[in-house]
Amino acid sequence: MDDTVFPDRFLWGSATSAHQVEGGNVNSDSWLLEHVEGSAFREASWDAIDHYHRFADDIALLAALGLNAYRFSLEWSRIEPAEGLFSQVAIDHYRDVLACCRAYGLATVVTLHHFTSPIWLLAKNGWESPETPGLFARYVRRVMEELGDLIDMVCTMNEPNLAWTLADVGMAPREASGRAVDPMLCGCARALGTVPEAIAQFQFAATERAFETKLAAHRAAVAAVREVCPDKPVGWTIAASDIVAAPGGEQRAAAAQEELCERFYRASRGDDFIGVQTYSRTWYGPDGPCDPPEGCEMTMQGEEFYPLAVSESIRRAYAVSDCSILVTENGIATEDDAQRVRFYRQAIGGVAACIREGVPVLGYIAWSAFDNFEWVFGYGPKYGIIAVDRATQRRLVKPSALCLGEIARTNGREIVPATDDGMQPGGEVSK
Ligand code: IFM
Repeated sequence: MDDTVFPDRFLWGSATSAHQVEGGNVNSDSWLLEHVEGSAFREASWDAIDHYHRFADDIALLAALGLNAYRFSLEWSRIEPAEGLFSQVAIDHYRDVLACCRAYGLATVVTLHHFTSPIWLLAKNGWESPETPGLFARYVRRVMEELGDLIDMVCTMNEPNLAWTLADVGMAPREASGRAVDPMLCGCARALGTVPEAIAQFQFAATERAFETKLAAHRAAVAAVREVCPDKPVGWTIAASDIVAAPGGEQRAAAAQEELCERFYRASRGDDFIGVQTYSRTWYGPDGPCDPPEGCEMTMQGEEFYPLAVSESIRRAYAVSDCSILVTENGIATEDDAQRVRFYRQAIGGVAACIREGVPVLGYIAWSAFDNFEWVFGYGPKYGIIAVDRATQRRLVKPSALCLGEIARTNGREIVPATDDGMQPGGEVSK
């Protein structure tokens, strides 16, 4: 096919988040969780991939591939390391990062909160405190005043809904009282001189109060962004699971779809876009998440290899929210980069099909630019299109990075939209 279905100025990018790549993020609550007695983290983040010091070379590399956008996050705990104390040095650092993106022609998609919060916020009841929306909005306002001129799109927060996905697999208690039996949260409470019930960390707080707090914080942040920089598109990014029912699991799947995704999509109405982040589809039986059908191709994170999950999520998020869609994360954990190339080609074929159906998709951002710190799983899972030897911090471009760069340079001209019948030939780059 000659013509591309992708609109002009479609964003083709890759993403990181501060804590996963910067290194030395000592004022963040994740750093604390990584080091407390009882920690669930397989290893600590330590130097990560030293993106904090190497950002200029990293950004140059991403631009050289042919990508035109970079999504990254600002670290609240660096910018406001103590309550009310803003670090001009940290703000200036992020100004340099943004200016570097501009110099290389990369659009900047900036996440203001990607899982980590300052330790001082966690010590005062974190994402269940009625004070948090106001404190978050104060930080957002300051950032937009200082950096807004260099930011192209704003994501207020990343995956506010993840905690409920974790709750479904027993990794996050649904009631604050459940924290009293979680060794890591108990260790954290001891370190902070408080009770485990009060440890409402962003990723692990799956209570109704946490839902309300995140929602209020998002709304307050959107208002702050619009007041300071009225022309900047703003939204949040959702872990958009493609939930499917195994036999007998229809009711449970519908309930999960509502709790994990749809109430967040509804809450996005009125935003400028919604960030869709999908990796696979999740099967639900009568008792909750269950294994995919036997014989499925799997990823190294134990998920089904199912690239068209992203297009399913796009359709659903759009239908419920009526917002433009930005794919802010999509990718696969694998040591086999040929599998990743296959994944991207098919997934992007699915995105093309959505655009052809009339869904306003603004861009496609792959997760991740680099192999990095995958939270409790440490450095094991490989999501990157660029590998990193952490002993030398040398970067190594994988074929998947070249493939995405080529797709970006040609604005997806050779991408074949996936077909409606569930087949996945779409996305193969025709030779
Ligand atoms: O690494 C994470 C990212 O921080 C949030 N979305 C999912 C990714 C892969 O698990």
